[in-house]
This record gives sequence, C-alpha cells and structure tokens, in this order.
Amino acid sequence: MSSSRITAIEAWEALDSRGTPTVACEARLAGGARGFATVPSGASVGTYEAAELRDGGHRYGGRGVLQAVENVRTQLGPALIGEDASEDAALDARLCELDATPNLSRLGANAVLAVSIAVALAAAEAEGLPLHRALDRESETVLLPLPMINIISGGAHAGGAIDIQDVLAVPVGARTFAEAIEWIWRVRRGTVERATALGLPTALVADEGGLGLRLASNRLALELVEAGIEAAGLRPGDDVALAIDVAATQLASGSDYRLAAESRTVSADELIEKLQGWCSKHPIVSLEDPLAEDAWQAWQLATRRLGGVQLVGDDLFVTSTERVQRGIDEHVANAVLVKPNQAGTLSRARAALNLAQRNGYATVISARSGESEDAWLADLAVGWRAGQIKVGSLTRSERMAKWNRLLRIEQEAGPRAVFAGRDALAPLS
Ligand code: 2PG
Ligand code: MG
Repeated sequence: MSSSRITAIEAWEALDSRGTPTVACEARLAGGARGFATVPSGASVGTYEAAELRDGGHRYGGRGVLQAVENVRTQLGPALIGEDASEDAALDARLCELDATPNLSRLGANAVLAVSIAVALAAAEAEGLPLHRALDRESETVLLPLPMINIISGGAHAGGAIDIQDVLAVPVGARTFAEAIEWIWRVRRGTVERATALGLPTALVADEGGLGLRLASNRLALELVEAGIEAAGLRPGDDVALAIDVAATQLASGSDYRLAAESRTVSADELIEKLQGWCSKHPIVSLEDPLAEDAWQAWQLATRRLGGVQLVGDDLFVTSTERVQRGIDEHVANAVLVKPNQAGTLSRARAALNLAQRNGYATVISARSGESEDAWLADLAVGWRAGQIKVGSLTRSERMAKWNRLLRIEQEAGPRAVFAGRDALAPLS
C-alpha cells in the first residue's frame, strides 16, 4: 500500500489576521505524513474571483465558515480518501468537478483551496521534500523572488487614508534575498523618520502592516517612500525602486475614478495621464490595477502609453486562464498577479501562471490582506519560479512568516540560490 495514500482530511474554522473566520484543513497520509493549510481572504476582492462560502446569519457577523467546513467533512474529503496524494492535478480536478460551478461557489473556494493545499503539503512531506522542491524537481538553481514590500497603505486596507492601496518598495539592486530584506527594513525605518519629521503619526499600521498615513495627496506617499530610500542611504531607482497597487476597481464610479484624498473624480484618460506623470517623476517600476477590472479598453490604452513599466493585472485577471488569455490576445498588461484563492486550487493557479510565463508576461505571487501564519505561499513563489512576490509589509507575523520562510530557503540552498532581482520585472527582456 502506497505511503502517499490519503487516509484522513479534517477541516475546522480558524481565524485569519483580521480575526475573520477562515477554513483550516489537515490531510493525513498512510505513511504518517501530514499537510496543514489555512486559506487567506481579500478585502479588495475582484468580481470574477472564485467565491468564498460564508454562513450569513449572526455568528461572526455572517462571516462564519461552518458550512464550508462541513462541505470538506462530508463531500470534498470523502471523495479523496484512498487516493494517491501525489496526483495533485487529478485530485484538484476532482474537487472542481464535485463543486460543479465555474467559481466554486457551491462548496466554497475557501473549502476547496484548503483541501488542495493541505494535500499538496502532505504529498511533499511523504517524499521528504520541502514544498518548493516537490513543485520544481528539475531546476539546478533555487530562484528566490524579487519582493515588493508595502511601506504605505491606503484604500480598503487603511480605511481610505489615501486612495491608492499600496506604495511598495522594490529592492531591484540587491544581490541576495537576505540583502533585499535588510534594505527594505531600512527604507521602512527611513520613511517613518521622514513622516515623523513632518508631524505625521506613524504608530498605526494597516491590514498588511504598512503605515496607515492620512496624507493630503496620493503623490505625497510616493515622495515619502522615495525620501525613505534616501534616508536609508540607498539610491532611488538603482538600489530600491517604487511600485504602486492602485486597486482601481475600488475607486471606480461608472467609467470614472473617485480620488477622495484629492477631492476629485477623474476619467480613465486623466488617471492614465496622472500615472504617467508619477512615473516620469518617481522611480516607479510596477503599476498594479491602474484601472478597473472591466475597463479592458482603458487597460489597452494604458498598456500602450505606460508600456515601459510593469503593468500587473490583479482584479483584471483574477488568476484565471480565461482572463489571462484575453489579456494576451488583446495586448493588455504585461504581468499577472497570482493569488491561489482567486483560482480556488493550486492546479488552476499554476495553469494561469504557466500561461502567463509562456507568453512573456511576468508573474507575481501574492498574499491577501487577510492572511494566516502559514508560509506555503513562499514555497509556491520559489517552486513555480514566479520571479516576484508580494506579501505586505515587513511587520506582523502573518507577513513575516512568508519572508522568514524565504530567508530560510535561500540559506538552505547555499550556492544554488539565485536572487531574481531586477530581471524578473516586466517588460521582460
Ligand atoms: C491586492 C491584495 C493584496 P486584497 O489587492 O493585491 O495586497 O489585497 O487581498 O485585499 O485583495
Ligand atoms: Mg491588488
């Protein structure tokens, strides 16, 4: 009897980093291996994401997940008992068949993903491999991703303190992942110093650990982080560049965009012009969701006008092969954000990543604003050779769990470790 035969799948209700219920799952195999996963959850959720199942009613204000847990116990789990855990693609397909809706809304994408990841982790453990190695058996090098690290938060993650959701620092000039992390630690501290000098309170942090500064304009956030890079003794652009997640779907009002921090509403054209202006004055290398999830034409225009920087589709692509294919066909964006819970299974997320990579799009593995203390996301970024990763800021344990895991992977790989660096950014050369 194979030691990777699935003998038990358990699920229960746990809490994420916002204290909101989420699904946790453990898979056990005949040989004794176990895999354990807790699923994340977004705040700025795209319309076309796989759908979480929430209980409604009074418990946890309607956000409970007991029905999703029950669906693992009575339907998803029993369907996999006796199967070989190493058959990940076939098992994921079986989970999706059981749900039978395109967005996994019947049994819940939160239920399905918990099982998908727990089984993958157990299968890797059964072979005595870390997950990243089980996912990438061929490569001679271990590719550590270029991190983009949140310094100032706004939008849905910081009570609308500014309109744009993330201003991030990207250590493009670092030589190793460990050096990259130390640089960004200094940038964060430098930004705190500059903000304090302006009389801004810096003690409060947002959902992803970024500074939740209430600023008079969005532009000021860019200036502050750039000043933070200088205060860290690093060169803006050469050592550390900037990235933005506009999360524009959250700002959309009809075909326009509401910028509350600046008390005005702008058209898609004006927003693109504004972003062009920012890119010409600041060392910005990446723009995520500069436009809303359905604004395909405006996105096309943005891709033509802003093509020199990385344009990442998050709500636009929702880690879906269909939507990524449309982007490729219509020359929209040049990078894909990959969030496993937007897709619902690891196989679906990997398919979207592979499609993007085959077509010359860069890929960024991403956490959610509601996270757990799990670190499997770091292994996915390495094992799938994604090239880039975004998991929030350099504080709060649910974020640090992922950075710490990457530090360990780099250290363990020794001379086989390669830091992706600037080359991972789109447009790819
Ligand atoms: C995003 C993510 C992570 P959320 O927009 O990229 O920062 O946010 O998980 O709230 O969708
Ligand atoms: Mg985003």
